[in-house]
Amino acid sequence: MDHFTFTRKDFPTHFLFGSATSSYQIEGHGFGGAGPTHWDSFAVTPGNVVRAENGEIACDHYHHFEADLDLAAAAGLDCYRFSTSWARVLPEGTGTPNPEGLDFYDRLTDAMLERGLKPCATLYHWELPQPLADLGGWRNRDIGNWFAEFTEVIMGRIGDRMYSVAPINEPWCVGWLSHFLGHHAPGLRDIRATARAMHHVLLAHGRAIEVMRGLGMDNLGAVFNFEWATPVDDSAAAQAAAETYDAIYNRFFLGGVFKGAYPEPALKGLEPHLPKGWQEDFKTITQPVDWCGLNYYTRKVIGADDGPWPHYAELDGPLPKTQMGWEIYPDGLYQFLTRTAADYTGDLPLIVTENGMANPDVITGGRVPDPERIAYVDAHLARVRRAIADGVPVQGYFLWSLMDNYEWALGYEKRFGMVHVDFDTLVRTPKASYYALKEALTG
Ligand code: IFM
Repeated sequence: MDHFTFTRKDFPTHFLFGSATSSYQIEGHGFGGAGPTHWDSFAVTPGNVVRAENGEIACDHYHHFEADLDLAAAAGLDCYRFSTSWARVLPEGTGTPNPEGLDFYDRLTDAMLERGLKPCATLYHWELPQPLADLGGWRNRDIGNWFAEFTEVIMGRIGDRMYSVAPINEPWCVGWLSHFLGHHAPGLRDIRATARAMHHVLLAHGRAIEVMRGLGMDNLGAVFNFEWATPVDDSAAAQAAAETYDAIYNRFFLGGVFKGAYPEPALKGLEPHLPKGWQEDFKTITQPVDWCGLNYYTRKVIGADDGPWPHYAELDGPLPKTQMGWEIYPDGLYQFLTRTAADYTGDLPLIVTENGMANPDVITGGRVPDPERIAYVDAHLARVRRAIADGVPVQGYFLWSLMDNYEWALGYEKRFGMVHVDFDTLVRTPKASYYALKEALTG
């Protein structure tokens, strides 16, 4: 497939298209006086990250951001979703800001506006300053106040020019993936740490919303990642296992923010480990937001497991898979859009804040054919259109990602971009999907 089956005209007039990136994955953390983060120590620990790669140089967006934003604007995108590195702005986590870091985000913001791109910020996309990790990081309840301070400093500088802001990208990854599964920094496998991190990440979300409202900002949201849980068979045991998976992965964070409650199947294992007085925090966690962001890539086939809680196992599914080994299941996006509106958000605008696929793309004769990515995005945008036709208030779609970048524990091998990056020369080469999207948006 080398063209999309849609054009901009197939979406409502004000529907927004954007690309998404994050600071540590593209900027080059070694530049501009950024402080050490828990990702740096995680990556240097043998066995955590493929080839022990880190974000020191990444795409060197720090020095190439003007050209990168030229590419985003030339593709006809309306928005640029980016994140601000806590450790670049506050190398110690709190206290004295790094002027170079603040200046960088100032220049980046103006560069977006000069190109007609709406700045859509995420405050935190995973690079926790190491001094705060040393104090227990997301396990420490004080992180609510540390994060509030960071929010005040960075948004005090660029908040006047943001189109939209969300505090935290993918709370499930910050909590469960990093503290229960140990796949991301800080690499813990501890249920008590997990329960606390999952709760504190929402507390920090609420504190940041309060701070930004205090600064007079609007268009504030929350961004969650979702995986559809498909029971492996009709058995009651598989059904119950899938419900637990769904509760932990999908409903815990939505429930906290929009209902001020956590789902029972998740509480079953986590409640004994939650911090004392956790229910009191819902006053902060449920601060009203203006939109809800959904990051969606795949589903999981789930079966029962007779080991300790959570009593489920992720099984190999039959569908075609991406370079990540993730099944391609576009219906899951439709299911999440409709379910989120029906069960949690009602008329609140929904935005697909991330969707895309990794593919082993190579340059041949100066071109990068990626028909798989065009087909993937096309199928997911068809489900977005179906949800809109069914009355779900979906107002935007962001492709992950503008360019190939650092895929965390999987290093630089997994290519998610619509622009190819040669990580030796840092040369950018737009892929076929870039040109196809440009045609669909501007043609
Ligand atoms: O690269 C990540 C990103 O940091 C968060 N969402 C999923 C992407 C692909 O794994």
